[in-house]
Amino acid sequence: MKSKIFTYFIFIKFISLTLTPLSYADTNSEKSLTSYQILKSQTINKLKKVPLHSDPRLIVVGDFNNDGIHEYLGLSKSKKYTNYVFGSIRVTKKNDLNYWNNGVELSKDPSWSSNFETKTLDKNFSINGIWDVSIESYKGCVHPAQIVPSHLNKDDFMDFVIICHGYDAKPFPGEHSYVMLSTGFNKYKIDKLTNKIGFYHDGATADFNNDGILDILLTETNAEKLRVFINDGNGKFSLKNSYFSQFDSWRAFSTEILDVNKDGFFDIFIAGHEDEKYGALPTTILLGNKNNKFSKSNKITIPSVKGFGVVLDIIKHNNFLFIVRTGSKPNFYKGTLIQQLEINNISKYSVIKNKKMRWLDRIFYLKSSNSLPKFGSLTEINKGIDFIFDGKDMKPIK
Ligand SMILES: [Ca+2]
Ligand SMILES: [Ca+2]
Ligand SMILES: [Ca+2]
Ligand SMILES: [Ca+2]
Repeated sequence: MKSKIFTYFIFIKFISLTLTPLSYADTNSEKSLTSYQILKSQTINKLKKVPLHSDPRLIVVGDFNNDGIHEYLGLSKSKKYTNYVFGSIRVTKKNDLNYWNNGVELSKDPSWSSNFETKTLDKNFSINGIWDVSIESYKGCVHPAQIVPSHLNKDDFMDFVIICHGYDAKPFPGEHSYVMLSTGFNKYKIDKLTNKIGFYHDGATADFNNDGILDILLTETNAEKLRVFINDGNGKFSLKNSYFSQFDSWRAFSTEILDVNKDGFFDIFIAGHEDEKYGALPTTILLGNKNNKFSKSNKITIPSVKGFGVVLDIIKHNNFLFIVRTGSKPNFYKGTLIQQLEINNISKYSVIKNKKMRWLDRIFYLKSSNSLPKFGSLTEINKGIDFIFDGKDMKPIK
């Protein structure tokens, strides 16, 4: 009798184990890598002498089609849009509402949409040719904010989330964000991800509903919401509001999803402008749990850094976090500061900064010539603040 009960117990245990969805910690095969794991947890070569048409925020590199050669995927904004909205005209037309409203109408023309740059890279990570790729039904995104690589459908080719905030001037009308899903070797199809236009500024992937398929998180900055789109794995995405309290608001520009406190549940880094009069957001890590429900009552707040309150990115190494910041008022978007914190002692931090450089868009874990880990930018334009980490301190590379 005893052994029968025992067998029964084993059987029940077996059933419950097989029915338990894979946790974030268990899903470590190549195809279930999250966007953070793809972009930040493996070392990457810095691009050499690349003529930049795409914004450094809008470049991703990897062997996306599994042919052993690295590809470069970038998005560049159209000349028409750039000339209309940026440069000195931003100052001279500052109070001309008609000008800006007229721009919203003009931006609906397909000639204002951004363009893909698809290249191949040689062994030295210099561009050596065109990545011949067919992209079906690209419905112009005027101002893309980020490209996020992840496996979102069931084949072995990389897919991408294209996050767009749209026309970047008053009245900030917003636009759709998209998914670019592989349909075969070097073939992609682009579809709308979002069901309404918004000022979507960043995104990341993780498995929110624990079904083993990566889902998508977007920051919708002006609506002050975090949006989760559940992925059915066959190209359908549905907005689900249950992962965050709908009473909470976050004016987040930047996000990453990673397991900061190593409990096996993913956490959400959200950041924006720390010291603005309206809509200031302390840099926050929302801590996860087994249901991936997030709330303001379970979080880590990163200490702010005066004068560098615009927070752009994060990377983690062992027990250390490195937070990428640029200038806030009165030196908006001037220079870069990296803030180093130890996860178990978050109130203390150290910094390195370079006031002269263009701000660092995204921080990567770079290939290093010695055994010490190296972090910094993917492109030369941001080379001013790459650093080696000796296990205790950041050592800037001159
Ligand atoms: Ca390739
Ligand atoms: Ca795919
Ligand atoms: Ca999922
Ligand atoms: Ca965690």
